[in-house]
Amino acid sequence: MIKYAHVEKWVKEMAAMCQPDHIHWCDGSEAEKAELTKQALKTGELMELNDKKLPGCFLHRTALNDVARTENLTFICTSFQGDAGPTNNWMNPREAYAKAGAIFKGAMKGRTMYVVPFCMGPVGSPFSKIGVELTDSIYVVLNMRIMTRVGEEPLDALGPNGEFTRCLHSKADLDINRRLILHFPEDNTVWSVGSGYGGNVLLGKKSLALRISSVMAQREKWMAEHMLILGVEEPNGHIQYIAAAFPSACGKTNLAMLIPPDGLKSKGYRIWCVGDDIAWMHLETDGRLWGLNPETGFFGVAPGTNCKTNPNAMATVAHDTIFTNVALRPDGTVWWEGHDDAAPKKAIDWTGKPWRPGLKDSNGQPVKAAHPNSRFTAPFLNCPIHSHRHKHHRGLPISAIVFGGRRARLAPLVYQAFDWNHGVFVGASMASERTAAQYGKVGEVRRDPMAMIPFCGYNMADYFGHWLDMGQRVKSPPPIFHVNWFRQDDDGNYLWPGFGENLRIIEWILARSRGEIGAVETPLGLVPRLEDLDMSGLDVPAKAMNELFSIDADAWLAETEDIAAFFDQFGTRMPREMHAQLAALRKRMTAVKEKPAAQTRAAAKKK
Ligand code: GTP
Ligand code: SPV
Ligand code: MN
Repeated sequence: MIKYAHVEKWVKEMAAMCQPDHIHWCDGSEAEKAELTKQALKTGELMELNDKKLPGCFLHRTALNDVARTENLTFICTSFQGDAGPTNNWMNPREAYAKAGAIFKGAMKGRTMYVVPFCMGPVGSPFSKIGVELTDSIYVVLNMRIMTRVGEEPLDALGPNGEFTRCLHSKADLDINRRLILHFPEDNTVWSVGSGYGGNVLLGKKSLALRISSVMAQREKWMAEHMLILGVEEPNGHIQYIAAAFPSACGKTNLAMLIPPDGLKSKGYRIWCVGDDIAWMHLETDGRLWGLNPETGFFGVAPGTNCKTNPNAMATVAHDTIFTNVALRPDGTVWWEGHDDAAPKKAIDWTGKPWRPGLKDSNGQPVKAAHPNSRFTAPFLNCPIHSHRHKHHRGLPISAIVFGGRRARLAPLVYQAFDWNHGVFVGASMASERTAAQYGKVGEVRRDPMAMIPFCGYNMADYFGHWLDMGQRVKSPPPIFHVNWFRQDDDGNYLWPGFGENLRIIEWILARSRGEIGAVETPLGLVPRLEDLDMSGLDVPAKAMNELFSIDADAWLAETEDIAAFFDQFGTRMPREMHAQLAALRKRMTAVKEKPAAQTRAAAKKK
């Protein structure tokens, strides 16, 4: 293996601090995978599964206190606090290195330090980024091999002076009081210590591809986003691509692997999955935005995944998959809440304890067999509808950008922003109910602009400014939409069936992006004329459809107060355009309140 001096020098420095017994440079070979797997089985980091039913699959259990991203322990470490902004935890770099350094000191004693060279994006693409992760976790190495391009190829591509992201990780003692996930965008460095959970430790993903890359993207005029990319092919072979940002555990993987519902099957669409979590978008010479998925795998949510909701995901995880924190059945297969199979009569839960249906904890609460944020790590190529164009060096042209979140009330099923700047406001004012993907109160509505609140590596006021600026630079910016698959009735039932049926909304979005159909203007944005939605084979009661598209002006005016408070945190750094957009929304909502007739769809003017 080529060991470039500048990489080796850094590895030696980090090893001097962490004091591993051995250092192993990963070449990415199959033989290496077999050897590492063997060792992980010996230490208990991985558990065997039924090799006939789940070939090449393994189970991993994290520590009980280490099951989701810890946003309160995640920091952006810049010289000036203002560069991290009010929505990020900030630490002075000198203090951060010292604090984490004390935990890293000797943390790898008795362990091996694995040197994992990796590339985010196709090796050789002008947009790809090379990183090297040092870790004492075999689980991390095996996951990185699925999620990124690992080994000699990225190291060769780096060259003797190549710039790379320095990623250091140690499980240390997994003590939550000694856990830190630190980002140093000024040094192109990430230090993560005290955790073994995916998003905290697979440093190519949220740390490099979003937090560090978002800073580079602002500087270099491109976009690093928490977005899926999905292709919709018509029978004539024409494919349009959509990029969509939903907060963690709000449906990106599901939309990215969508299967057309029965009622639309006759239209002959083919759906292509390009990515389910991260999109890097650049300006192309045709004046459009093109997006690529820098990852090579899925780190997806297990609960709720079944052959009805997401058959492609079930096929994807049928082999060569690492399951984390799911339940183990007596036959050596895995199970989770919302699986196709009924709950097993007995199983081992995600904590390693015996489990049976109906089990209650000491507070009388039902005990879950799988953790709500249990996940699968599966290779991209396992997905039956993976796009062959995933490896294109310049990505794929994006026809529409979609924002979305979980809102039991308020946000309609779909609306289109009036123009790019309004779309940036729609993204910036997004909010969603918190899920189990991060620590915090599940269900609480929190503002999550562009689904990037946990992942933007710099001041979000500057980030909104960057979005506005990109709209000026792109000759034909894609139209921007907002969707909400999660609206509920008063009894808490979802009003929209979701999953594959979401293609009906995607169809409308694409027709709008081609300029083929009209829309109804509301104070919020442009909504479909009901006759433009193809509802063949789907029976959603008229009352539910009305509710799905209803806009409550009073509730929206209350929402604008919350948006204003959120915007105000950024002070004068906030682009004025964002305040102007908010004022315009207030004015439109106030106007419909004063003239209620204008609120009805029939009275709304067609555009
Ligand atoms: P991260 O990997 O955390 O970034 O999440 P993600 O956005 O990829 O979320 P994912 O697609 O895994 O969805 C998470 C949860 O939302 C699962 O429990 C799904 O069953 C549920 N879900 C996804 N799409 C829909 C939908 O259209 N309707 C409803 N009701 N639930 C959905
Ligand atoms: C998310 O939480 O948005 C994820 C999972 O995609 S993790 O990689 O853990 O961040
Ligand atoms: Mn994510």
